[in-house]
Amino acid sequence: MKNDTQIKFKNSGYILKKRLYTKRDTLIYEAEFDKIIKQLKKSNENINARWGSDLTKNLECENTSVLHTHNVQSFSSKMMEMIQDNRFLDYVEKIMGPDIILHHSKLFLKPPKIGSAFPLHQDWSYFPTKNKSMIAAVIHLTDTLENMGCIKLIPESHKLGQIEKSDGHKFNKKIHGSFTLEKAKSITAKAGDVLFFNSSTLHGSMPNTSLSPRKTILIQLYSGSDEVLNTNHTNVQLVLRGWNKFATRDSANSL
Ligand SMILES: O=C(O)CCC(=O)C(=O)O
Repeated sequence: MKNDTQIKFKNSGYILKKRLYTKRDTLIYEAEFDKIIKQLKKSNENINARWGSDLTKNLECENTSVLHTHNVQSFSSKMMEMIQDNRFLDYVEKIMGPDIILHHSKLFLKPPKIGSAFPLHQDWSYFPTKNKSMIAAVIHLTDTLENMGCIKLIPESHKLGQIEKSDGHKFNKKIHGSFTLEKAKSITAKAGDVLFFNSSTLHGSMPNTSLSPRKTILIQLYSGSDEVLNTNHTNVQLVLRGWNKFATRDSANSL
């Protein structure tokens, strides 16, 4: 039987769960976040994941940046605890059922004044699965106001299904001919709020023009009853709850 959360998520393609983590939790995770950024900066790697898309050329200047790494749990055990938190997994379970697999996590820091925009896109093509169970969970570690480059999305757009060439790198008439980032619904949030959305929900974000940093961790999750179709995208295949029905000797060995 479907629960209210699942019904709402299925209908809207997203759900914002307020105060999933406490203020105290987010202060701990924000300190870990800052520690990761410090270490990344020291590494001299390119950590700017700015898309620099033609689609957002008119919305941001050329020097914007969004600092990024995948898999925060590879840096910090506290970040792993945040992902394994029972309040978080109980909520994910309401949406996708009892078998929950971590695909990957990613940190995004949109710096004050120069935080990059993300064009409207769907996520599914980066990591497709057979039964389309993939969802994103954006954990807000700072309050995120409109001018801080909060996530914006098109409610119910997952009902359009998986649109070809929807990765956001080029103009797509079905997406950018019908919807704009400016008019998309802004999901402002407080630290501790978590935004869940379907991998076919159209979303993006405006630049951070405020004087405060926007700090989020995005967790990508799929059901253990679903099969990931091959891509080169990082997939840590970590069973957070229940069982992975498609794990094989080869898949486990590929990690
Ligand atoms: O964090 C954001 O503003 C957008 C992130 C996003 O769209 C993505 O990673 O697919």
